[in-house]
Amino acid sequence: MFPKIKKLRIVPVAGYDGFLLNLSGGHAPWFIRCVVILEDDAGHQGVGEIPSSAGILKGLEQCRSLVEGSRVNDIKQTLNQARLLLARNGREERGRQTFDLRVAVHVITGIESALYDLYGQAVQRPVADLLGQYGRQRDEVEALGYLFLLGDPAKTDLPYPRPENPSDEWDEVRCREALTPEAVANLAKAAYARYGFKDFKLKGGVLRGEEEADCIRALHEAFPEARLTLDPNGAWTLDEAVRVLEPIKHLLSYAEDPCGQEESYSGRETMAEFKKRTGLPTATNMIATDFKQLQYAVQLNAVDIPLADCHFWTMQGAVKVGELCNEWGMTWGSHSNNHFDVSLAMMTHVAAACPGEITAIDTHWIWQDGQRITKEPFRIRDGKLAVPGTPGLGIELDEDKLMEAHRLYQGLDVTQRNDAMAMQYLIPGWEFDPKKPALVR
Ligand code: GKR
Ligand code: MG
Repeated sequence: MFPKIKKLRIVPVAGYDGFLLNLSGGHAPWFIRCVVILEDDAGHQGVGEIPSSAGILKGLEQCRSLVEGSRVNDIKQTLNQARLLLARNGREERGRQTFDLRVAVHVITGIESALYDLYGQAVQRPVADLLGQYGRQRDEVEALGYLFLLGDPAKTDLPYPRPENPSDEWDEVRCREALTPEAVANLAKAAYARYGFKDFKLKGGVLRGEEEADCIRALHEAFPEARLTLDPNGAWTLDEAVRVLEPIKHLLSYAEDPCGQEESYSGRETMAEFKKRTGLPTATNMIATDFKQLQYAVQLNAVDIPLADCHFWTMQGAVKVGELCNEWGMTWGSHSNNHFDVSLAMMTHVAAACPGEITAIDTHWIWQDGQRITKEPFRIRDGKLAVPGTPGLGIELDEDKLMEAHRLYQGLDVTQRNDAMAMQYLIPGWEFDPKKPALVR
């Protein structure tokens, strides 16, 4: 008999973040997540990490009575019941922010991860071995160096982390303003020195498109062999996207969400047109965020690389996208948002279970490195994450660190991400506009 779930713990947490700029504004000095912990009657603990919001906390609470008392091997049945229950809350939209505002899919993933962690421990298998049709496909997962333009923390009175006792260049540059091609190249050099990345992604949607193209030129000069991409989160019109990227297309491996919804055209339509006009492959975490959207994106030939982040596709859902990509001649990748080390483990196992050639996964971990809620976070070496062979997710929560992160959350007066607040220090009265780069006002 498999163990039963005794208790569901829902622990909202916060960690420190830098002044990272994007179309939604500037990151606050903290990021907010929710840790889902399941304890079974055999004394094991299963964990999941997802974004947090009042809606997500409420959704998890709604699922409590059907999770507690279920058996560790009833994963599909438990998740099906949770899906039905959450569907009663009504239809949800991703929204036009750079991050996904849905509730149900995140709640399901939090519970799913914790259940697979427990099930893996019960059957003595790593989670990667249990996912999808094929299980583990690789022992190492490539990650990309996710670079951001950075605001100057000194222009705010907010508690952004300072480089006290920096252990290397990365610890210093990640805390300073970076708004020029040279500063972006320095970020890449420092990140390379610590993590060994072979791919870099620059978050755009901040400066004028042409200035961001210059940052790509600087990255290419610093790393002529690296795969590069730029992601303005659909901030540009189709014409702008073509104008900005055509001159640098030989430097890019793919373009991520270069354009999006515009006038009476959907983002899938403008992206398809962009591909036709430039010949550049495209990636997205905005216009193919569920299977129905993916189907339309494929019909229109709008996307080559769906960035199937397990946090909003579920872990099994993200691997299913990977399987389809493999069958259909597309390339699987994973998007990310700021996260702790539990998510790092979840993304690693998911990527390990996707068949075929996949692209280096996004991770914000380099901005959080040094903080942790597990005893031993996975490490990025030579641009890669090793997939553990230990049962479950292969991580152990550090209860003291978890509580520290929970206390930081409790001390905040917000319950979810809001990038407008910090941005208003740079531009008074700043408001989000999905079609205007953050510093172009
Ligand atoms: O962390 O500021 C950020 C990013 O802009 C994030 O919100 C996006 O969801 O990483 C993301 C992306 O690839 O679009
Ligand atoms: Mg993106």
